[in-house]
Parts: sequence; C-alpha cells; structure tokens
Amino acid sequence: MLFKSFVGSACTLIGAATAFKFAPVEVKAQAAALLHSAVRKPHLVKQANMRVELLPALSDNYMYLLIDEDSKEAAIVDPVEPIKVVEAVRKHGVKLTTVLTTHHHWDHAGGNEKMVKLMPGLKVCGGDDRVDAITKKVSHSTNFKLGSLNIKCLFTPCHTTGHICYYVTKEGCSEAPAVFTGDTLFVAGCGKFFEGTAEQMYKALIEILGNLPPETRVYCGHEYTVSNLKFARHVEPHNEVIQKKLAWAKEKCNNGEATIPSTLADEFTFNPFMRVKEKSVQDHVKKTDPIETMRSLRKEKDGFRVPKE
Ligand SMILES: N[C@@H](CCC(=O)N[C@@H](CS)C(=O)NCC(=O)O)C(=O)O
Ligand SMILES: [Zn+2]
Repeated sequence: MLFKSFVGSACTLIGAATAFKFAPVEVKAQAAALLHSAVRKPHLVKQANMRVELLPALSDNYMYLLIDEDSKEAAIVDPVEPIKVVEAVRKHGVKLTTVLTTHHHWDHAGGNEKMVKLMPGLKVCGGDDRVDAITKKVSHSTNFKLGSLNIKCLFTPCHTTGHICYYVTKEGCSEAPAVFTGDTLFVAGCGKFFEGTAEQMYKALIEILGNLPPETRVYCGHEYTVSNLKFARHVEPHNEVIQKKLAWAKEKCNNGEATIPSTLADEFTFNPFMRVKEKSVQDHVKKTDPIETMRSLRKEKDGFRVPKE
C-alpha cells in the first residue's frame, strides 16, 4: 500500500522525482521500473462514429489516436512518442494519415520528425511555422475530412501564438463531438499565457470553446486534473462539485487511470478559468470584469503552491 500511494501521488515527473529522492531504499528499485513506463494506463473511448485511444506519454502528456469508425482512417494528436503510436496503430489495424499538432512546444510537436520517418507520407497539420515537419498550415475554421469525420481547426492563441484546437464532428450523428484542446483548456484549468494575454484566453475559452455544444468531450494535452482542482478549491472553497471531482480525480490517478475526457458542460461547473463570469470566482480575485478575473486567476495560479492534500 505504501508503494501504491507513493507511485499514485506521482502525477507529474517533478512530483515523482521528489518522492523518489525521499523514498525508502527498498522501494526505489521497484519505483524506478514502474515510473519508467506503465504507471498511467492507455484508455479507449468508443462511440459509434469515432474511437479515441488515450496514449499517455512522457510524465504527464497525452497523445490521442482518433479513429473514424466508417473508414478506419486515423489521426494522431501530438505524437511525442512515435513508437507508442505505431504500436497503437497496428493494434487497431487502422490507416494513419494525419498528425494533428496543437502547438510547437517539444512535449507536443517534438515527435513529429520521427513520426514521419516511421510512417512516410503523413499529413502534418499545425498552426505555426515552428511546428516540426509541418506540411499543412491551418488557421481558424480550416476544415478537412478524416474519413467520414469533419475536423475543424480552432485558432486559440495565448499559450503560444499559433495554438490550434481540433473540433471533431460527424454529420447527422447524434453522438457527442470531441475537441482536442492541447495546452489551451485542461480539465479544471488552462495553459500558461506564455505568448498571449488574458483577452486572448477569454476569447479561446469562453467565446470559442465555450460556444461548442455542451456535451462536447474535452481531450486535453496534460494530466493536470488533481493539481488544477486543488487550485479550483482554493478559488471556490464552497463549491461542492469541485470537492467531489477532486476526490474522484485522486482515486483515478492513484489507479493510474486517466481523468480525461471531461465535457464542456462539466468544465463550466468546476474550472475557475471557465467560470470567470461567476460572482464567487470574481469575488475571490476582487474583480467584476471577466477578463480581469481571467488575468488575476492566471497570475495567482502561476505562483500557487499546490498543497499535498
Ligand atoms: N504546473 C505544471 C507545470 C508545468 C507547466 O508549466 N505546464 C504548462 C504546459 S506544458 C502549463 O501551461 N501548465 C498550466 C498550469 O500550470 O496551470 C504542472 O502541473 O506540472
Ligand atoms: Zn505542454
């Protein structure tokens, strides 16, 4: 049990490394082996129109294999560990044609060159010339097909100036759409404003993503849910949805399971960055304007020390 909770708490590499340093000697050999690979399990989300396989990568990133059920054509979102992608493609027996890059950071685009070497002829999409191996520069509302699925590019600059989210639908299908949000929207959080402003993140989260159908499933770039919810709890200590979601997310993480996907409707109930119009969130930062609330929240989270519990 000691071992399980030690590994389970290691949701990020930094957390894992610190825990490792202070772990009893007899635990270290086992821990090193487990932390190396299989701590976080892959997970399959099956719908009639599309299949999404969550592929954990690096310490807390996700790659997503998106499969069109009609044609068995597939795309991979942010393939930073290409060997794992090739294995998943073989396992599903699908035809990988497309790389969907959310942004140019190495933990998202750093596998693109190797990916195209392993599977020549791939179309590599991205919204930024800094994306490795890019073959198709996309912009807001660029649409293309993946078999029978429609993929719509949503330009959401802020974390980086060329960040793209990918919105996936199927015409005439009543099932939930999917959106791959990279480092713009996380479960219960959002990306740092490395190359942008609060105005841009407000537009991305509230006006672009927030206006997609509420049932849209959210597949984000990192497993940050537990630490994000601890910040959310700090912002809204009386929000019971946050408390419940945090207990659920801790349990998932301890079992090596993903907390993804969420839905946009859910995000509006516990994500402080999606709740910038709520009085409880505005009161916390002592602002009345949603964009100023966004600015203050991000600043506060940048300096937030995540509590152990
Ligand atoms: N706080 C991050 C630190 C790493 C980091 O800065 N991540 C970037 C994406 S690669 C980010 O935008 N994080 C959002 C945040 O810290 O709120 C963690 O939980 O490990
Ligand atoms: Zn990232």
